[in-house]
Amino acid sequence: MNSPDKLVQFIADLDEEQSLEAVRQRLAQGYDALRLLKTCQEGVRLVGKRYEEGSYFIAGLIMGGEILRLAVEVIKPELEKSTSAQSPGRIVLGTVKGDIHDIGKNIVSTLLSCQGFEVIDLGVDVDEDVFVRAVAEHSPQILGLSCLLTTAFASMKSTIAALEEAGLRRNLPIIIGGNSLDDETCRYARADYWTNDAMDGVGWCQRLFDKEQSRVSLG
Ligand code: B12
Repeated sequence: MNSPDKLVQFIADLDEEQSLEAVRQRLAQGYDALRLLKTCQEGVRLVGKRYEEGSYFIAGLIMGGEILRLAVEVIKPELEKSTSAQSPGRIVLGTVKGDIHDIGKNIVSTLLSCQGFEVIDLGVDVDEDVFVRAVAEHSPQILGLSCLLTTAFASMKSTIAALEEAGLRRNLPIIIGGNSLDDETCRYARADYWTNDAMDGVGWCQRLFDKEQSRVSLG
């Protein structure tokens, strides 16, 4: 049997076959799907670290991303088993301009859908005007921006500024997500909440929506 550390190692070493086999084995053994996702995320974090240290090149990042994408495909049906029937609300989601990372965003999208949210996913490298048009068209209860690159932080800020300018920011809670975010980035971008954990983000959306619902029903 593989220990959780082995799976992290397989991913960090870019061993696709062993990584996916370990994921399948663990699911068959009844491992919690969310915990398994986090383990995979830890592996890909090490890929990023090795890239940063110069022992991997861009091909390593591509391979790491691909292994994670395939692992998510294997885990997804398990996550979807807990799908909730009701539709608590609508969320517009996208990766901001200049950034094409989408694995984390796609995980969030899957988890939100599993909780019954209607997700309008605008994809990657999304221009601020596209966010503005989508918010105007769909009137979501929440907007989610994904951003992994520090060089794209400015895009989060300008997207939120464009929404303010269009008069669409009021009553629109905005959550930003990505591995390199912190309180300071959240303040800089003028977002309401930040996270680097998909489940934490989903929890925030649910709490927010519950509050909104009780406010509406109280009149
Ligand atoms: C895979 C990968 C790639 C793949 C992306 C494939 C894809 N389809 O996404 C490819 C090869 C394309 C790539 C390209 C580049 N990458 Co890259 N990449 C990574 C890597 C290894 C993993 C990212 C990932 O998928 N993580 C796993 C997911 C699950 O985690 P996550 O994205 O953080 O998402 C979780 C949470 O943050 C949260 N979340 C995310 N979004 C949202 C949104 C909302 C609303 C909510 C609620 C939550 C939420 O939920 C997720 C699940 O918990 C990271 C390393 C790292 N440590 O992150 C580098 C990394 C992000 N990349 C990096 C760089 C530099 C690049 C390039 C510039 C390299 C280059 N020279 O070309 C390009 C940029 C291209 C561009 N314009 O975007 C740097 C960024 C440094 C920085 N701070 O700016 C990193 C950190 C690597 C490093 N250590 O140097 N990359």
